[in-house]
Amino acid sequence: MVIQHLDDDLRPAICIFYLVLRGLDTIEDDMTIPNETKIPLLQKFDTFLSQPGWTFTGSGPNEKDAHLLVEFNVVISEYLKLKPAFQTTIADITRKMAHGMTEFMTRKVETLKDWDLYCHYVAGLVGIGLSKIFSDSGLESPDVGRREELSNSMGLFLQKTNIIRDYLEDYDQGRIFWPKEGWSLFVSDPSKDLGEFKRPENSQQALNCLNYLINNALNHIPDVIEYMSQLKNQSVFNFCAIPQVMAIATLSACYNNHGVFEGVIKIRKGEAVKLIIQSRSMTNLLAIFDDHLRRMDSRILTNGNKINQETTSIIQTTLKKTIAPRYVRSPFQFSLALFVGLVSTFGIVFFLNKETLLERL
Ligand code: D61
Ligand code: MG
Repeated sequence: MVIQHLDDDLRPAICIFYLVLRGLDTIEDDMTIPNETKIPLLQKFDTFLSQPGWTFTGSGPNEKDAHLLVEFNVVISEYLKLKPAFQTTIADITRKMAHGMTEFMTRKVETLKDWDLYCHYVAGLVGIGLSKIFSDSGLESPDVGRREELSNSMGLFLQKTNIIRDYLEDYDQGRIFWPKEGWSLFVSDPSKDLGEFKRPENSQQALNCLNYLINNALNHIPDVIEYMSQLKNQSVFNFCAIPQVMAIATLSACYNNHGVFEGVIKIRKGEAVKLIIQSRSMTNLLAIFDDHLRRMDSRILTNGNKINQETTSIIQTTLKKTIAPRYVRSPFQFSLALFVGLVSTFGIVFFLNKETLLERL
């Protein structure tokens, strides 16, 4: 939906970028393909882009996007029509993502550093590639493409939100993306696994762990705000803002919510529509982040829990760093604005009067 609303110069490139990576991810996610087949397939994936006619029919029966690979020749022929700069970025990001994915086929997400690295491979790189495409199209400044740390954070915030929300779905399919360095702080026996959080007797520890990971994700918000404030083109702004507001709404819905361990927490359709309509300007975007952060903060009980206190402190820092200063004026700024306003009003009145006086004379 957000791709369809992009300006004409970007729509085909971003659409193909999406389909290529979705194809790659469909192979990564397919648990019916053994690693001996999967790893070489992933590692060669970027070379298929220069092989007109290449398709893949080996997906498992439950892969919802299998048809994308069955008709991948169509994606390739559209890819080859893109301008060279776009093709280079797409192939480059595809190759890096595929290598990152294979790295994590043979080892798990253990440390918090691993978590950032895995999310960099599967989502941060998307942010970096998108920003290059925006800049190369001329619709955004070259700086957007250059500031890779900010682009990376855009992806990390989205991917971490997905991983946090999808605890149950992933766990039940034998996938673990919650970093052990994080969750092991909350299980009494280190040989136990992430499945412990589903048991009713561990519900408080499960919530503490959930809140701990949400805190980690919230730390990306200052970069997200800085990235968004560089954007000039309205269609690019909406394209980037919509996933971000969905993510903050999802995190605030998940915060301290045991439902994460029982099913999938989804934001309601009406809420999603409201967010899409409201997120069209920087001022409104800031207001949405501000609103959700304050809502989360108000749900934290001051019961001395370390994780909760940390949330409060992250939220306060985030609000101070990025959000509050932009539209909450200090009393001094307010008096200054009042003073400047009054002086110019009197000045204009005086000037106009002088003009009419002169005319009369
Ligand atoms: C601005 C606007 C959109 C952005 C952005 C900045 C920065 C990053 C991203 C979008 C990517 C965020 C991905 C978050 C959702 N995660 C997934 O889909 C997981 O797969 C990751 C690898 C494939 C990435 C495919 C993708 C997604 C969005 C795009 C894009 C490519 C290209 C252009 C625009 C947007 C996840 O998939 C879950 C599933 O299959 O259900 C997984 O396997 O972990
Ligand atoms: Mg995947």
